[in-house]
Amino acid sequence: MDRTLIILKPDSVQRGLIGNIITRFEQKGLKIAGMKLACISPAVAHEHYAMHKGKPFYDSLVTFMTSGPVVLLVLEGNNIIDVSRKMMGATFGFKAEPGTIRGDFGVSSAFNLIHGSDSPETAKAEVARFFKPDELLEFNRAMEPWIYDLSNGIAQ
Ligand code: IDP
Ligand code: MG
Repeated sequence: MDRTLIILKPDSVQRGLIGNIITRFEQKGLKIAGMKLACISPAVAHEHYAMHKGKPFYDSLVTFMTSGPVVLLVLEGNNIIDVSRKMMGATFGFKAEPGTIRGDFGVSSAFNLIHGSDSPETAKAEVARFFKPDELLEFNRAMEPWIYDLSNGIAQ
């Protein structure tokens, strides 16, 4: 199944929203393959947001992302990137639809609670940036046959 990297940014941790956000992913049926609390170093933050280098918000974004602990998650599921990005909502809370994580929990045009990979290629690189292979667990959940229709041997 597809995997994506999710970061619960420092504002999520400081505001006590970790459980609430992870609950949404669990309730959706998405599987957690990796999870840890960590501080992102400036070097890694620069690398993670390299595509935004030169933009006016780049330095403050790096400062934000290194301002406190984050929760790093690897989520697994069919179409996981589309599904998780939809659940996150538009980039900033003041624009994001109600019902989305950013739409329900934030209003800022800078602090936006969560990062999610935006393509299979970036997901692969981002998962590898934050997780060693042995930190990603393969296990079966008892509820799996009730999350996906597995009757044809594939998850539908
Ligand atoms: P995304 O997180 O929804 O994919 P991107 O456009 O890829 O949004 O931007 C990456 C991150 O950079 C955003 O999540 C946000 O933290 C930050 N960012 C983007 N645009 C701005 C801005 O105009 N002001 C401040 N921060 C920004
Ligand atoms: Mg992006």
